[in-house]
Amino acid sequence: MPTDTHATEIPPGLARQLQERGLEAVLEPARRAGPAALRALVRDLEAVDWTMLDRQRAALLEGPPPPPEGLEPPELLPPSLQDTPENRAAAEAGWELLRRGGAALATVAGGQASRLGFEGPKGAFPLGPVSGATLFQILAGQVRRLRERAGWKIPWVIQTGPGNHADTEAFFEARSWFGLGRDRVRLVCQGTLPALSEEGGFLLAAPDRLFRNPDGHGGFYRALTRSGTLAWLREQGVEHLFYCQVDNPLVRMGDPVFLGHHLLQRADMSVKVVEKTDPAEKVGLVVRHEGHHLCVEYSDLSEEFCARRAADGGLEFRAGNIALHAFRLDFVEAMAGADLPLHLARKQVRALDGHLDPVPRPGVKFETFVFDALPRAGKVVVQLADRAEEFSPVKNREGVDSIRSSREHADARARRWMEALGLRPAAAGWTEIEPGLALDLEDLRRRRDELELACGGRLLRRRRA
Ligand code: UD2
Repeated sequence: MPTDTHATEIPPGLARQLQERGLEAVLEPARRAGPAALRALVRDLEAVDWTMLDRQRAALLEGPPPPPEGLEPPELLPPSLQDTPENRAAAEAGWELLRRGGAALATVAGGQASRLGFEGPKGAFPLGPVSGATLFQILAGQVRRLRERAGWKIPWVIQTGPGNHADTEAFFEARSWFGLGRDRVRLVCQGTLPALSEEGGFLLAAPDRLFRNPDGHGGFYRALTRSGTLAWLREQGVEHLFYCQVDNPLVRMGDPVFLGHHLLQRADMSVKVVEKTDPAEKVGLVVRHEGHHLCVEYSDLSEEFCARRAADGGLEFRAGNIALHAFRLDFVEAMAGADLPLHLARKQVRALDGHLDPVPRPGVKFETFVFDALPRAGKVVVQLADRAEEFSPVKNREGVDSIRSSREHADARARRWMEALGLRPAAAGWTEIEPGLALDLEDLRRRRDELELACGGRLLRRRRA
C-alpha cells in the first residue's frame, strides 16, 4: 500500500519555489503513489530552471508579439557556385580556415521521423533510392570528403534529443561511426522545457515525472555550451561552426565559400537563403529591421506583403530561410545565456488529469529557435543558395518537401553532374551519386578517372578495385 509522505520531505528551497507560484498541487499524485514516486518527482522538480519557468508563464499571458513594422529586404550575396571574384576570394579564405582546423560542422537532428511514417531518428531514414543510404550516411559522406580535401579530421557535432539520443548513438555505433572516428563525432543531447497547462501549471507525464518537451532547435546554444562541446572545440583551435539540419540531403556541408564570406566580413552569425519566387511558399523570411536581421515566420506576414515586387520583377522579400548557418563560437556561447523568445505550441499531450493514468489533454509546449539569435548578431552575412544544387528537405510523406520530391531533386542533380562529365546514366529509374563521392560538380571532375557507373547505370561510385 502506498504510504502517505510528510510534507517536510520536500526540500525547503523547492517548497518555497512551488509555493511562491501556487504550484504545490503538482506533488499530490506522487504523494498518493508513495515515497519513491515523490523522491523521483522532487529530483525532477529540482532540475527546473525557475527563471525560465517564469518566462514561460509570462509568455502564456502575453501572447506572441506582433510582427515589427518597417521591414526591409536584406542584402544578398550571390550563390557560392557562381564564379565571381568575391566568391573566389571567399573560397580561398574558407579553405584556408578548414585546412588550419578553424571550423567544425554541426547538424541538428533532435527530431523523430514520424511525419515520414518511419520509426526512429530522422537521420536513420533510408533516402537513397538506389543505395538505400540514410540521411546520416549522406551527410557523413560529405564530412568525409570535406576532410579529405581539407586534410584535417574536421569535428562533427550532432544535436540529438531525449527521444532519439540512445537510438542515434546505437545507429552510429552499429555503422562504426561511418569511419569518421568515435572521438571526432560528438552527439550532444538537447535540453527540455516543462510543458504547462493553459493556466501556467505543470503537467505530469506520470506521478513521478513532469511532462517535458525538447527545447526546440534553439536549445543548440545551451546544449553545446553546457555539454562542454564548445570547450572541446576551442581546445582544438576551432573558432567557427557550420550548421545545418539533418533533413536536407543536398546540403553542401562546410561550404568554403559561405564560410569564407562569413569570415572575411567578420560576421557573428550568417545565414543561407533560397530565393522565394512564389509569394505563397511557406518559408520563414530573412528581413532587416532597424539595422538588424531577423527571421519572420510566413504565418506572421500578410499575403499583400509577401506579394510585393522589387524593381527587377522578383519578390521584394525573397530571402527564404533554409536553416543553414555559420557561427562564431563566441557568439554561440553568448546565445546560450541569452533569453531567446519562446514559441508556444498548443497541443494535445498525454498527461495526468487528476487520474493516475495519463490521458490526452490540452497542453502548451515551449521552444526556442536558432534563427532568433539573428537580431543579436553584430554582423550577419546573407547568402543565396542555388536551390536545385543545395536544398531539398525531407519533411513530409507526400507532396511538397516529401521523400519523393527530395529523391527527384537529388536524381536531377546526379544526372546533371554525370552528363556534364560525359557519362550516361540509365535513362529510366532513379539515379544516385554515392555519398561522399564529391562536394560538387567541380569536385567530381577532379575524380573523373576514379569513377564507374554501377547498378545498370543508376549509381555513380568510386571504381572498385
Ligand atoms: C524549419 C524552419 C523553416 C525552414 C525549414 C528548412 C522553424 C520553425 N522553421 O522548418 O523556416 O528553415 O526548417 O528546412 O524552424 N530539431 C532539433 N530539436 C528540436 C526541434 C527540431 O534538433 O527541438 C531539428 C530537427 O531534427 C530538424 C530541424 O531541427 O533537423 C528542423 O526542425 P523542423 O523539421 O521541426 O523544422 P521545420 O521543418 O518546421
